[in-house]
Amino acid sequence: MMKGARMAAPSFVSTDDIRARFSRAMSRMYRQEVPAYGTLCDLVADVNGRHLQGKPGGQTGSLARITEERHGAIRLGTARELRFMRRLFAVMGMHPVGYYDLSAAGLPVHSTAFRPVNAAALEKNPFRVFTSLLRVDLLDESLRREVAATLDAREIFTPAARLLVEKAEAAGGLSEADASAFIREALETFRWHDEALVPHALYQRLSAAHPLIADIVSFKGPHINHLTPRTLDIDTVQRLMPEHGMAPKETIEGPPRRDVPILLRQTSFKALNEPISFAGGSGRIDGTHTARFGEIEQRGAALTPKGRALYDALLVEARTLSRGKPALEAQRILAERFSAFPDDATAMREQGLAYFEYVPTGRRGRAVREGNIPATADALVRTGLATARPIVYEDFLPVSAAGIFRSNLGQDGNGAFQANPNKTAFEDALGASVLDEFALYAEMERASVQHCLETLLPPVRAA
Ligand code: OOG
Ligand code: NI
Repeated sequence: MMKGARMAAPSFVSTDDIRARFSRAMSRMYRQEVPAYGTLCDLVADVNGRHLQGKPGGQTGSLARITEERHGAIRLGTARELRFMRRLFAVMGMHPVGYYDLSAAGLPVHSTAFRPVNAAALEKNPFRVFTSLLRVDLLDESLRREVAATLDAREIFTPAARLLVEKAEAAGGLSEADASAFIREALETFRWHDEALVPHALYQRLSAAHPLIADIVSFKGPHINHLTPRTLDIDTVQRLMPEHGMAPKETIEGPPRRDVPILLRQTSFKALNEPISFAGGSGRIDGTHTARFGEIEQRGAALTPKGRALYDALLVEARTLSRGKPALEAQRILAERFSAFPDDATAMREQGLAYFEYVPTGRRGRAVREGNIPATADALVRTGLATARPIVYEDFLPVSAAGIFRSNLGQDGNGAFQANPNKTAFEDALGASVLDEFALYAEMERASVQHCLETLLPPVRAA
């Protein structure tokens, strides 16, 4: 009897593998669509390689992870699109973390980041997608009606992608053949389309309200608008971009250069002017659209709420002081303000400013042999039983994100959309709550301490 065969658990491709393969497929597609992205990836790989020469690893995560690492961004139009996007990303082990209010920067969107959430999945492949939703509530009545009519009629997922998401949810995973089909079908949603869904006149009205609205509403799908490789030395890449034919934005977003990097520093090259054709026109190219660009990021330590509050306060001070000043002067002010943020891993740990991963040194020491295991993470380090290294920040920064949006839309924010966060509405649209980034880092830290303590416990003797 074929009992074994009937009972055998179906063999599913892991969500980590699907994510890694999807991220690679997306990168291949974007290299073809935006060749400058490929140039940027090559430059980053080169700078990272040189940066790592003669340096011990550990501080920044493994090199294998960094080379594969990237994030992307999309902008969605409706709750229906966002809700299904959540289910699609879940098939790849990516879940919504954090709420970002971009209305504070005058942009009519709010956002979350879909990303893997536990240490093992992050190490496997940390692919993230910054995902924004249009705030139709911030548009005026007549535009809102036109936007709704266009968006309600569009379907951004292929029928096969929809079926495969449902299949993965019902069965608890995807077979090899289904996973390959899923990656192929899911990718279609992120592809660039040069035929607009809307006629020229509507495109212009949308653009006049805000270029971001035109980008979200006018096309068949939420084209990936940038992909971002991770660099270990953002200042060098920024400096080398012009000689590789890319025009970087003037300043790097985020904290200044430091010995111990914190959070996230980002810069981008300006968006392309791409030919498009409008609905109801001749079918030939009769316009241009500016949306897609390239970005690089350098990641540092994840900060605790205390560290983050200090970061936010110093950033506000620096921005206030440097308003209207040239870029170089603004950089100097930023560095000067941030001298108040300890640039030393031990000080950051002792003052509770950042999250740390504790790693056993393998030593046991006399106290342990006598059965006295230190009770706190700090004591583990002081007694030489563990070393501490900063946990990498996996999320985004709203002020920086606004700077990236702005530099690529060629327009500032609009006062009409000002400071109007609505996390509840976002979560209603998403059909789920967003996870709390601080809780995730705190749990990673706690688990690492627990692991250290377990390695120090006396071995259980066999009876
Ligand atoms: C997203 C901009 C935000 C980042 O890295 O902060 C972002 C967008 O332009 O859609 O990707
Ligand atoms: Ni980005």
